[in-house]
Formats: sequence, C-alpha cells, structure tokens
Amino acid sequence: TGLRVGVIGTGMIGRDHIRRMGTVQAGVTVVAVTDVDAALAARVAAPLGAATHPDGLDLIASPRVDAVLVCSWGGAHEEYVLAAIAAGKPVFCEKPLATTPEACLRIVAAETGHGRRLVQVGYMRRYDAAYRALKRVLDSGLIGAPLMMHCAHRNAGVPDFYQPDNIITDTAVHEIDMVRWMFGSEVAAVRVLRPRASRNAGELPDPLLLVLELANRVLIDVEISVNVRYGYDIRGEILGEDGTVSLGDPGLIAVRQGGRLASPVPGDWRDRFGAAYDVELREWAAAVAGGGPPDGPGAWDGYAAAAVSAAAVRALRTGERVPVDLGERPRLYDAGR
Ligand code: NAI
Ligand code: NAD
Ligand code: ISE
Repeated sequence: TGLRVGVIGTGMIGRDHIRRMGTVQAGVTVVAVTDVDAALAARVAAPLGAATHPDGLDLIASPRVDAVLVCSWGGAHEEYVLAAIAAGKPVFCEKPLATTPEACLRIVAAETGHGRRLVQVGYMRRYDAAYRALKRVLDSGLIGAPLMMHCAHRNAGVPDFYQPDNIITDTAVHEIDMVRWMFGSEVAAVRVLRPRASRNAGELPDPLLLVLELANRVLIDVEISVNVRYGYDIRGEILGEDGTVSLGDPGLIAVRQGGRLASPVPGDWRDRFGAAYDVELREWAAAVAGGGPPDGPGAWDGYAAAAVSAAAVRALRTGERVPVDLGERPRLYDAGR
C-alpha cells in the first residue's frame, strides 16, 4: 500500500487532495479521514474504504497512519501540526501554517527540538509550471537584475465566513510566499493602500493594494480583489534592468467566433493550480515515503509568511508602513539540510 496518509479536514481542498492522491499518485493510500463535520467525513471515507476518526489527534495517533495532511481551516492547523511532530510523523499542512507568527514559532521550536524536518506547507505556486518558468528566466540573467514585480490576485468570490483579515492571511499570503522564493530575499516592510470598495465586496475592504519592500530593495505591488465575478485571475510581471518577464495566459486556447476572440478564464484555484497541486503532493509523498525530509516550503517559510501577513494586517488597520523582523533562522532550515 506504500505511504498511508490520514487527512484532517474534508472540505473543498481536503477532498480535492484526496481525489488527486487516489488518481494521479502511485504508492499513496488515504487510509483515514476526520472532519468536525462527522457526517461529511463519513461520506468522504466510504468510497475510499478509509477509517473515520473522532478528531485529528486520534487520527494522528493511529498506528495505521504514516503521514498526515492538514486541510482544516487555518485556525485548526497548529494543534495538529504540533501533534504530528510530537508523534514523529511527516505532516503536509495547507496554508497558512498557523494564524499568528507566535503559533508558527511554536511549530518551528517543536520541529527544531525534534531535530529533523517533518513539516511542509501548501505553498503550491513554487510547483506551478508558469512561476517556475518565470524564475528560470529571472535566474538566467536574461532580463538583468530585477527592480519591481507587479502582481494581481483575483478571486471570483469568497465564502461567507471570509473576514477582512483573510484578504491578507488567506489570499495575499500566496504572493508573500512566492516573492520570498522568486527573489531569494526576505520582506523587510509592508504597506497597504485601500481604494474605493467594490459594490460586490459587502463589508470587506476589497480591493486592496499591498506593497512589499524586499531586503534586496526589489519592490512588489499586489492588487488583491476577491469578488471580481468574472473568474480566478492570477497575474505577475517582473521588471528587470534589461527587459520583463510575465505569466502567460493560462487559458491555453483562443476561440474566434462571431466576430470575437475569446479564451477561457479559470473558475477557481482548482482550475488554475490543479497541475501544481499534483506536482507538489507527488514530490512530497516521494520524499517522505523514502524516509527523507520534505524539500518543499517548510515551517520557517510558514512562519515568515505569517510574520509578513501580521505586519500587513497592521498596515491595513493603521495605514502605516510596518517593518518586518523575522529574528534568527535556526540552522535546521539552512539550504541542503
Ligand atoms: P473548507 O471549509 O472547504 O474545508 C475545511 C474543512 O475542515 C471543513 O470541512 C471543516 O469542517 C473542516 N475542519 C475545520 N476545522 C477542523 C478541525 N479542527 N478538525 C477537523 N476538521 C476541521 O475549506 P477549504 O477551502 O478546503 O480550506 C481549507 C484549508 O485549505 C485552509 O487552510 C485554506 O487556506 C487552504 N486552502 C488552500 C488552497 C491552496 O490554494 N493551497 C486553496 C483552498 C484552501
Ligand atoms: P473548507 O471550509 O472547504 O474545508 C475545511 C474543512 O475543515 C471543513 O470541512 C471543516 O469542517 C473542516 N474542519 C475545520 N476545522 C476542523 C477541525 N478542527 N478538525 C477537523 N476538520 C475541521 O475550506 P478549504 O477551502 O478546503 O480550505 C481549507 C484549507 O486549505 C485552508 O487552510 C485554506 O487556506 C487552504 N486552501 C489552500 C488553497 C491553496 O490554493 N493552497 C486553496 C484552498 C484552500
Ligand atoms: C484560498 O484559500 C486559496 O488558498 C487560494 O489559492 C486563494 O486564491 C484564495 O484566495 C484563498 O481563499
């Protein structure tokens, strides 16, 4: 049966990851699931022949579970990641690693105490073919040294429970992780500008403009709009000294008909990043099944994203420029360890 995985949280992304582990992935079996909505967990478990557990702690303790996927809401990540580390089991945690920098540091401390990397965080853009191609061009030197990056992160809509802070902590957090990886530099300070709100936005401060200053002085702007209605649209263009490189059209085809030229816009993150999640989980499972540490974004990256998110939430509330100080990174997170 290969790697036996237990999944905590059988909501949208939990079910999507379960589907991919059963279809596009060899050597992985989902043997256990749990959800605070027990009826939902039972419905998801039945066709898999998986066990259901009363809660995440019980699932993690099961001797039949080799590795854990945490797909519950952000506020219900820390407890399970800490329990997995205490049990010495590899844990793939959807973003955000936890909802405060302090909680992420508790995870970093637990993992450092354990002495080996066990945690990977679901920052899948690092596995996306288009972002990887962008990084290859940047690293080749073709466009010269980077100066700025312009990004847009647009959702068609968001669920009812989505709060103002989620625009940063759940949505912009993907750009926050992506730029640290793309430019190999930490975010040094954050500003948030707030234009007129969209009439589709309800009570949310939507859209927002996030400005990230990197330690290497590259400047990033991110438009975040979470009720654009027309689809899920992720954009990015890097300005270098000698040229630019930008994400292409993800639509793949163009239809010419009736005097119009059209190409499809993805409906949501499953459409746009489906292939990236496939690669992300395949590489994760291969690494941990072989007994090695996961080599994707880890607990330190989850902490850095949470620290920048917390600064951005403060910038949103105060209108001020908020510096970010991550403190010292433990040796466990040095490259190649
Ligand atoms: P969802 O609301 O569809 O699913 C969450 C599920 O977790 C629900 O079924 C809920 O009942 C369950 N749950 C919550 N707390 C729990 C707990 N303590 N124990 C067990 N089950 C619990 O939410 P969705 O969209 O699937 O998001 C889940 C996580 O995945 C979030 O952290 C979100 O940020 C992340 N996510 C990541 C995406 C990505 O692109 N990487 C895309 C969508 C979500
Ligand atoms: P969702 O609401 O569809 O699913 C969450 C599920 O978790 C629900 O079924 C809920 O009942 C369950 N749950 C909540 N608390 C729980 C707990 N303590 N124990 C067990 N189950 C619990 O949400 P979602 O859209 O699937 O998002 C889930 C997570 O995935 C979030 O952290 C989100 O940020 C992340 N996410 C990431 C991406 C991405 O692109 N990487 C996309 C979507 C969601
Ligand atoms: C969701 O949780 C995700 O992670 C998606 O990738 C993101 O685009 C969306 O805004 C979040 O709510």
